[in-house]
Amino acid sequence: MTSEFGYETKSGPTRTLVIYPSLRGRWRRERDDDRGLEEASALARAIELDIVAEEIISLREPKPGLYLGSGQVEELHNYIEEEEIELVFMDTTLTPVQQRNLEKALDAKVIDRTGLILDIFGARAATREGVLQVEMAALSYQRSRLVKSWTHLERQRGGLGAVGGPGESQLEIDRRLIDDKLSRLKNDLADVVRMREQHRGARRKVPYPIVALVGYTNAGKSTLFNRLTGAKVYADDKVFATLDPTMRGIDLPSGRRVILSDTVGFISDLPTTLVAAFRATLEEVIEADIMVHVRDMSDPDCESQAGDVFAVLDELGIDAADCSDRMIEAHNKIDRLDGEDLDRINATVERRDDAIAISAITGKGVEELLDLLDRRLWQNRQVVDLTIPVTDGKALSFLYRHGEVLERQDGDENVVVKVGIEEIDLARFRKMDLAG
Ligand SMILES: Nc1nc2c(ncn2[C@@H]2O[C@H](COP(=O)(O)OP(=O)(O)OP(=O)(O)O)[C@@H](O)[C@H]2O)c(=O)[nH]1
Ligand SMILES: [Mg+2]
Repeated sequence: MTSEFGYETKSGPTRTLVIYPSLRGRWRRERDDDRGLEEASALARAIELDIVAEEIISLREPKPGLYLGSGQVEELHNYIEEEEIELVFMDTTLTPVQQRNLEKALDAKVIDRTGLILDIFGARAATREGVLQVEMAALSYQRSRLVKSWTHLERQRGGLGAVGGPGESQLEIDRRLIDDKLSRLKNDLADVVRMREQHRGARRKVPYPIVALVGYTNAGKSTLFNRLTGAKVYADDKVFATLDPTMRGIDLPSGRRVILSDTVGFISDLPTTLVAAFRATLEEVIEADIMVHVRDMSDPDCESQAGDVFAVLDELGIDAADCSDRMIEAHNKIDRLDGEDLDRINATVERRDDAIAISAITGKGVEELLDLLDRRLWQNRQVVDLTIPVTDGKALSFLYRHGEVLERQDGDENVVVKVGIEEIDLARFRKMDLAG
């Protein structure tokens, strides 16, 4: 098997060393080191790398050349030789120069956080859209790695005119090849997205509100999705178990129907290129009427994970402060908690009207969650006057189905109705109206 980044597995899974750099001062990361290392290993396990060892390496600041100190590199090199390590995963962002220097100095393939996440996504992508998105993200990443300091790429190839124009450097050729491929991918993706849009358009005509599950990877979104829909979406104790979005209709206790969507999990330092590539897929989230933020309350990193989720939402153009009216929190995995921890969570959700404590595994709290969705989605009934062309039977039937028609005057061209209708249905109606 050859991965996106070309490291090969000769016999069985790649022997891997996981390194979590622990930095000081302004470089310090939010997570404590042990948790950071744990997550790093979870990432490595997500593509079934064979983790031979995992290590926290302390340093004051990243060194421009090798990232690590020269003493540390030497020590690592010995270890790598002894243990026949094939791959070193450095859970940080390496510059192309650092990556190349480290590979030379350690005599092993080196991959950084973005590289590994791209690899995981590459291995997971199942739909054509997913595959294209990951390919695009990986290529953009590679393009950003093509820098001048890769002297072997800089050799002038001009003169003979075999490849590229006269004087065009290898670097320029590589860039151009990648750009060509990128624009081809972009077109392919646009085709796929257009097809999906048509499906989505069809879905919009069945005007049910969309409820999107969002949250950190491994928080339990798919498990909750399965519980609520009776579906059998792949859920696993693996980061990024879900890559492709899944949608299903469910009925809330009020009998009203919503569409629930399960999506890719978020993670800290999710590469921007990847967020951009997945933007189309995440459209369901961006346009959702309500987001349910699923949180793993049994994870000590829960708070910083929530921060990471908001950071990714922000990149998608969703402002946390703006969207509080369409966001509720499912404090998940409470079956794993007891004593003070459980008391604290119960007290929190008691105080807040936008949070429910649940266990997606045992089902505890799930009914309350559905009730809250009901309340949230249908709480703002308004009475409005609407003028509808008599020819627009679809609009009228929508109003009869979703609202309460209080008065009606039939004219030659228009019907004027006074309707009691929920704000959310009204918004939906107006959207439909615009769409024709
Ligand atoms: N104890 C316990 N485990 C849970 C609960 N909900 C989910 N899990 C477990 O947590 C792991 C991750 O669950 P998933 O549903 O795959 O998480 P996800 O948020 O969909 O993860 P990604 O798709 O990777 O983003 C699985 O092993 C689940 O069995 C819960 O309420 N209690
Ligand atoms: Mg999932």
